[in-house]
Amino acid sequence: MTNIDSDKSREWAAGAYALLKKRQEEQKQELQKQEEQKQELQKQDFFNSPSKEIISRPVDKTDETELGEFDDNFTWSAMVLAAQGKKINQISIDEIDWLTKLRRGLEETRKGFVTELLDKLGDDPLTPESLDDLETLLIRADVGIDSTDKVISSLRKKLNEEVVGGEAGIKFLKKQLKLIIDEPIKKSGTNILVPQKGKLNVWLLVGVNGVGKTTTLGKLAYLSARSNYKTLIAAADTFRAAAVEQLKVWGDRSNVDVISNQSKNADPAAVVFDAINSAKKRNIDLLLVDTAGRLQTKNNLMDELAKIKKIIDKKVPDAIVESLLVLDASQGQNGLKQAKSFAKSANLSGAIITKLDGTSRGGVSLAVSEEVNLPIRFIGAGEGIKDLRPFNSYEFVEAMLADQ
Ligand SMILES: Nc1nc2c(ncn2[C@@H]2O[C@H](COP(=O)(O)OP(=O)(O)OP(=O)(O)O)[C@@H](O)[C@H]2O)c(=O)[nH]1
Ligand SMILES: [Mg+2]
Repeated sequence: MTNIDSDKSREWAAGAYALLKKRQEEQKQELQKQEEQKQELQKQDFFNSPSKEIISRPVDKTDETELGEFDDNFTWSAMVLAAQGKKINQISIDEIDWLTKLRRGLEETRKGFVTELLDKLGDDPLTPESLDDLETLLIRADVGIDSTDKVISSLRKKLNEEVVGGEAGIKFLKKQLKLIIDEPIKKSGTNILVPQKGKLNVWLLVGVNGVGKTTTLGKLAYLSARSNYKTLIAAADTFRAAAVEQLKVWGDRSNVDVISNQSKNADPAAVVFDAINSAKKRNIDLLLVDTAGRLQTKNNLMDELAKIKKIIDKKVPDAIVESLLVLDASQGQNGLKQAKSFAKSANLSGAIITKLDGTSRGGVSLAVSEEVNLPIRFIGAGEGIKDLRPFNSYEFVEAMLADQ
């Protein structure tokens, strides 16, 4: 049914679905009850003081994800969670929703890859010829030459030692891809990037124009605020006039304030300076800094970033600073070139891959890990506020190589 290595069955997924459905119904009833109580109170209030206006705000339901159908997407997502040790009652609708998006997003990457690979392999054991095919497919999915070489040579070695069936071949391939992605993550000593409590964490989002920095920052602000971190945004892209407005819309959606300087040609480092002052005063856990993808021609992007960093180091030497390179997956190998030039001069600590939805170049994530040596921290697969999650190499590889 799926090529996920889980001993849980479709019945297990059906059980998880029933449980989530029941939970959703209960929540809906609870919300309705609360709403009725609120309206009752307002009515009473109205009769007691007739001059008052009834303020009836609709219950904010934007936060809740609806449970979809019990279909292949659900089953696959539940299996992926089960294979990671999740119990039936630990599965959430949000997780299922995200995995469904991820799997759908990587569909294009998969189409020219796994489907063909499975067709070619069939149930027969791997041969040196099928490895040549695999090599071509990996390169076509933008996995990059270095990662492809690594994977193919380990498969070749395995083939020399034993007969490898089609299914075992896919399993081995997944393991090799995961190893490549996990290496920089392991090296960093941090599995999942979260703000450290009790300190000011400053995350700078950097990258060339249009890759999705501002959108990603908006999604991060939401994730952070929702996880109860005191969050603040610094609008340090002073190049684009509309950048501040764009950020304020995101800030409003997650109730996070935006520090900005509306004057023309404001200094980005000065905005960061103000934001740090404000962050200290308010005891902020996470300050998210949006930066420009390009500048007035006379300035240099890297110099500007260096200046921002200097201000942070000087004002809050004990802050935990992350410089996260935002990369647009749909740019494939081109994006990788940008990443390499940024990595050389901008002292990066991680990468965020965006626009994984609808691209056939999702394999570029492997090239980022292997060739730029950056731990991937988050991935984005859509323009919505919930379309960003912490990176999980297991889920990514499963979605990239899902057989349906
Ligand atoms: N499909 C899709 N679109 C995305 C994603 N992330 C961002 N975008 C879109 O990409 C476009 C550019 O996003 P921005 O966030 O403005 O990019 P930016 O890097 O801040 O751009 P500059 O500020 O001009 O450098 C927008 O239309 C976003 O909606 C994603 O994960 N999926
Ligand atoms: Mg922007």
